Amino acid sequence: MSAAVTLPLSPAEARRVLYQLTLARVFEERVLKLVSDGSIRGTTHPYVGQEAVAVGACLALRPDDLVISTHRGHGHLLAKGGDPKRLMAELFGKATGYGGGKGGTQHMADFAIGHLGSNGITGGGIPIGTGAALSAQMRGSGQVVAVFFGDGATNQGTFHESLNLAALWRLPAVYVCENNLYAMSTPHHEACAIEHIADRAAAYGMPGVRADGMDVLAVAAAMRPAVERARAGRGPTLIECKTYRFLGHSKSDQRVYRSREEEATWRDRDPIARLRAAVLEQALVSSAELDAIARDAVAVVDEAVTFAQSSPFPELQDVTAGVFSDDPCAS
Ligand SMILES: Cc1ncc(C[n+]2csc(CCOP(=O)(O)OP(=O)(O)O)c2C)c(N)n1
Repeated sequence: MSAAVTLPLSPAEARRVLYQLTLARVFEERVLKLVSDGSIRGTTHPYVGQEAVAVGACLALRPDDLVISTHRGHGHLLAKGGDPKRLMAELFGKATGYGGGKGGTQHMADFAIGHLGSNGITGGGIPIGTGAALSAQMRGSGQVVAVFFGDGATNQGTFHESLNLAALWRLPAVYVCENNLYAMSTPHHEACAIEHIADRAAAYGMPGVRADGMDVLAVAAAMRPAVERARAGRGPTLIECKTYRFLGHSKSDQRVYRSREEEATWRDRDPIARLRAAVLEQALVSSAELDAIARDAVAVVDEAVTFAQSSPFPELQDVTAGVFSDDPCAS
C-alpha cells in the first residue's frame, strides 16, 4: 500500500472520519446490489474510491456552510450530514425520500444541512454554487460554499464563467474538482491540453492547489486555508483532488477504456485502507474499534434499506407537488 495519511488526529476524530468514509462506501456498495437485483430502478453513479474528497472537504467546513454536488453525489450528501434513510428512500422512489421519491439519485437536496443539491447536468452545479456564494456575500452570512464537480465538468463553459466572476467579485467559494481521470469513457488527457486542472486557476487570478484525493487528511489540509481565505473575503480557490472511481461511470459501464492494472494501482491507494493502517500504526484506534465502526456503518445502511422498503410510494395527486414553488421569493 502507498504512503500513509498525514496524522495527527485525536482518537475521537479518527473514529469519526473513518466512520464517515466507511458509511459512504458501505452505502454505495449496497446501492449497487439493490440496483442489480432490481430493488432500485434506473441508474446510479457510484462514488466508491472517491470518499476521501467529500469527507475531507466537509471536515474543513462549518455546519452552516454550503455544498453543491454532482450526478455522483451520495457521498457528498452523507459527508455533509445527510440522512441515510431519506437518501435510500429517494433511490427507492419512495415518498419519504429527499425529493418525495420523484427526483432520484441525481436530484437531492437538504437545505437544512447546507446541501444545495445534486445535479444531472455536467457542470450544472458550478454556476448555482457560485450564485449561492454571491448570496452569502450579499447577506454577509459568513458562509462558504464548497462546489464539487468532476474533471469533465471543467471543460464546460459554466466552469470558466463561474470561476472568472467568483475571482472578480471575491466570492466565498471553494471549487473542488474531483479529477478521477475520466469523464465517462473519455480520459482527461484526451479532453484537456494541460495535465493539472489546478493550473487553470491562474487564468482567473485565484490560487490553484493540487491535493491527494485518496488521502482524507490531505484533502482537509488543502481545504482549510481555502475556506479561511473565502471566509475572510479574499476570494475563491480551485482545489484539484487527484482521485479515482474504483467502479464504472454508471451501472452499465464495462470499463473497456482503462486497464485492470491501472485500477489495481489505484485500489492500492484505497483511502479507507490507508487511514485504517495509519491509525492502527499510531495506536489511535484499536482493531476492535475499527470492526465496530464497520459494523455501525452496515447497521445504519441496513436500517436505511428497511426504512426505504417499508415506506409508501408517492401518491398520484402529489405528482406536481414540489415541482414549482408556490412562493418564488421564499428563501
Ligand atoms: C451537459 C451534459 N453533457 C453531457 C452529460 C452526460 N454525462 C453525464 S456524466 C458525464 C461525465 C462527467 O464527467 P466528470 O465531470 O469528470 O464527472 P465524473 O463522472 O467523472 O464524476 C457526462 C458527459 C450530461 N449529463 N450533461
